[in-house]
Amino acid sequence: MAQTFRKTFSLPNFDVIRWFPGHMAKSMGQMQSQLKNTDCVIEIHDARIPFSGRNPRFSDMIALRPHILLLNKFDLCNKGLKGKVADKLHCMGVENVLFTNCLEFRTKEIQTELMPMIFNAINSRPRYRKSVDYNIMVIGVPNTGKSTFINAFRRMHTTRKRNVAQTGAIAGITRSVNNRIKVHFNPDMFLVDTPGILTPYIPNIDSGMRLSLCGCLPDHLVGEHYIVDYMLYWLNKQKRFSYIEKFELQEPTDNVMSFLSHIAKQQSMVKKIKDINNPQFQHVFKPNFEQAAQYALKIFRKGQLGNFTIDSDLL
Ligand SMILES: Nc1nc2c(ncn2[C@@H]2O[C@H](COP(=O)(O)OP(=O)(O)OP(=O)(O)O)[C@@H](O)[C@H]2O)c(=O)[nH]1
Ligand SMILES: [Mg+2]
Repeated sequence: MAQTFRKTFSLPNFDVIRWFPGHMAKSMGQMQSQLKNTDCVIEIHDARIPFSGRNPRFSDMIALRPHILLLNKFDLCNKGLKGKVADKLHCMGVENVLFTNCLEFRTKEIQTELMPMIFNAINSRPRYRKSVDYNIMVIGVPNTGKSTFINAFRRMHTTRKRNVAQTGAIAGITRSVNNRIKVHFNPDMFLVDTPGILTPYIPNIDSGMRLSLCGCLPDHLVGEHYIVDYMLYWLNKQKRFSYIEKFELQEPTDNVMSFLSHIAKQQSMVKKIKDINNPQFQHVFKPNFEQAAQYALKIFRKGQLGNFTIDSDLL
């Protein structure tokens, strides 16, 4: 393993990690205009990247209303760093932080800790809305589990078990600001689901690639092999070599194409293409790098290489 790895990561084109489609700009405006009817803002971010990729454009909303940061997908991050992450966020001025796993059927954070946190946050400031019910807006970047959280909260606090907010494993499932959903009776509480919104200007490559690695941008826009390349770069830099055993490699590698070609061979991922160099255009079989990259990302995102806090170097 006496191998040297890259010290920095580069991309041929920084623009690939920029995603700001029309529905994001439109929804941002709708969310800002709904703020007057909002008692509290719950921001959901991925616990694997607690410091990277939070949208700075939310800062107005967060400053104007009581704010809670839910670091979701806690099941996938390094749980041992929970205290340090929370301390650093407190130092950065984020007062209310909760770690959640919305896929668990019952989780004590959502079941018992969140409601008091919401009311503490609301009661710590003057409340201008005099209504007896409470409106809470759920915001965040794409694919962090906003809609899953709304379904889980409703399931845990009402007798209604059916999912009402549409969820999915790819970024950009919720496309518009939705009608409020009743999630609690007495006091009556409503959650508003919103689309994931990214900043139009990703500040640096690491931040953008970490968002991509966590699935907050569509893979095909960034390019699956760039994301796997970043995955390899990060794993090697952190000396996390579990991928060697998982993918049955001989040694660590810093070369994404040889890594993908190994996976394609191992998993028999081939594609049939016409050989333009052949006069009869006969078909030839080539390794399917795209499929291999999707497979590698799936393994990483399921936590099968380990539970990582990708931002651990920022602590
Ligand atoms: N491992 C894990 N997966 C989760 C958790 N919460 C949500 N997910 C998964 O994350 C994916 C995205 O969930 P959504 O609820 O659709 O995310 P969203 O933030 O509403 O996404 P957009 O609507 O695209 O902005 C889904 O595949 C969920 O099953 C969690 O706590 N742990
Ligand atoms: Mg959603």
